[in-house]
Amino acid sequence: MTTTTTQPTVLPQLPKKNFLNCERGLWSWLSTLDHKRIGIMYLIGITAAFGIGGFAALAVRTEHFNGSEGMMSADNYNKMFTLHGAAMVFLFIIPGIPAALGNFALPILLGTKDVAFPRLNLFSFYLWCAGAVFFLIAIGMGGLDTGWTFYTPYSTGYAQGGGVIPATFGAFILGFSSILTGLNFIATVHMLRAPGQTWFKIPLFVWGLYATAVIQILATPVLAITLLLLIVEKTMAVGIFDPALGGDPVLFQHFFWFYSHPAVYIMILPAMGVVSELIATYSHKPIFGYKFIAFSSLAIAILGFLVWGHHLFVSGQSTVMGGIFSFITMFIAVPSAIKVWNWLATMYKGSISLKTPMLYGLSFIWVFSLGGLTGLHLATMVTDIHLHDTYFVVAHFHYVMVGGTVFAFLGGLHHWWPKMFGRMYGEVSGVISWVFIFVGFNVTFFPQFMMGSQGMARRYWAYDPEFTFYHQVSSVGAWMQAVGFTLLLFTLVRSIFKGKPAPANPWGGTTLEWQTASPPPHFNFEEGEEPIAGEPYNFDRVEYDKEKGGYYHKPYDPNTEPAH
Ligand code: CU1
Repeated sequence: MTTTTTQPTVLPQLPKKNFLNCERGLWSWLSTLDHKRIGIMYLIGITAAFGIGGFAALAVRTEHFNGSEGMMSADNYNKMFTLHGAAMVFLFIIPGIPAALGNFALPILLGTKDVAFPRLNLFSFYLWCAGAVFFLIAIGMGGLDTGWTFYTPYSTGYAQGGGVIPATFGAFILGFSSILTGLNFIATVHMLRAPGQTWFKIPLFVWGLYATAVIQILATPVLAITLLLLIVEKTMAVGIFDPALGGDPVLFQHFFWFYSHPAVYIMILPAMGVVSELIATYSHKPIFGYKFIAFSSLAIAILGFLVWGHHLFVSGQSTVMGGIFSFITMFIAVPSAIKVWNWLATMYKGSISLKTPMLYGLSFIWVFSLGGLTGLHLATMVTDIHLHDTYFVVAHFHYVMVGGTVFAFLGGLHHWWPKMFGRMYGEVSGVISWVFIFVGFNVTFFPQFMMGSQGMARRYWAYDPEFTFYHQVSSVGAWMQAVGFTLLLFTLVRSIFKGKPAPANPWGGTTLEWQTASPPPHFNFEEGEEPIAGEPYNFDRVEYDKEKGGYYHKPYDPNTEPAH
């Protein structure tokens, strides 16, 4: 048995040539094939979309602070919540983690130079941009008030504003961006893993992205065709969904949710992957139940296709069908709970450091659990009839989406930020912005569970005076979040110019991205230093050097760490 040597490649350094400065000028970015640069371009794009969606949310909440004496008309209110939902879901949450963080991290986590099809990757980004442009055109044409789900017969007949066709066409194009990214990731994971990286040695974030890609490829085409059918019906008066033309509006709901429930897992699975990385890294402990976490991702991806009817309990669907959908929906709680228990077991007796990314990781567990548990009330037919289309649904949805996806996204963003830009963000202001966002989030949405269960219907411009208090608390929470997100943006952007240089491995991580410089060179690893992968979460290989204040990473040694 040979002993390994420690390689002191880990102290603060800014390598002269890295992917940020190896080529200069705007064109070198717009035409880049580098997955890291494409990831950062997505990051800029989705941040802008988040800004638009967030502004609309603030407008909605501010309107509700004043009750029925609000500042905007009922029509504008409807357009505002539609803009909020559509921008957040289609432009931010769905592409958020896979396209921005996944693009940046996936090839490095696999120890490879790039994704399998770099040109296709750039093309996917421009498809995203084209989809976003159509959303902007929709706003320019007077917006739309259908809600982000484009429900018929509303969207086929009575909708206000001329934006229905451009917005659905935008979502159609965005679907292709998502499908192609999924294809690219699947090919990359199959073909380009580092030497030694067998399937059960890939990091759990990659498993999350892989399971997501399966859904992206199988479910997204259904949405694309549905939206195309809607456009065909609206432009050529062919009866598909509109009863006046002989169509069936409930058919739209079946088609829409056959995609959009699995899409909930397009949003959640990558988030769960990020959280697995965060919990292991900041507990400095191997992840508990690796295979259970990996397989539960696949189980969720498959089961997610069989539950769409839980959105149609009150549509006249038969009780037997409802019962089956209800049962399968509750069954998905099993693989989700497996993950939560494994994360808790990972933290047990770990050496936990409460850095900003870990705070977001822990927030995810708390908020996602609340979102999941309140999902049981909606999955149960009798209680759903009472809660259907109330603020309870709004609160549940936001606990799952914001609490789930957005908190994991923010955790991953802080986690990989030093790797992206080679700079450390200010930890103190990072934590302060987390406090505002986490507290603000709960203040915004917890009262919505209460008013929803008391009968406050969603998507209404006005409300009865008895709900005033809940609405006002909720609006104050929204403003707190706005403060938090503004500070977060300031913290991260400032670090690019004023942050301390980041070491290769600032957090003591064990996966391959921490074994290359921050920021990495153009092809991720210096020539001749391409890694051989061992166990992804072996913390014995990472040592903290007190004197130099940095982590050292021992390279993989097949003699001390045999393959499976
Ligand atoms: Cu669903």
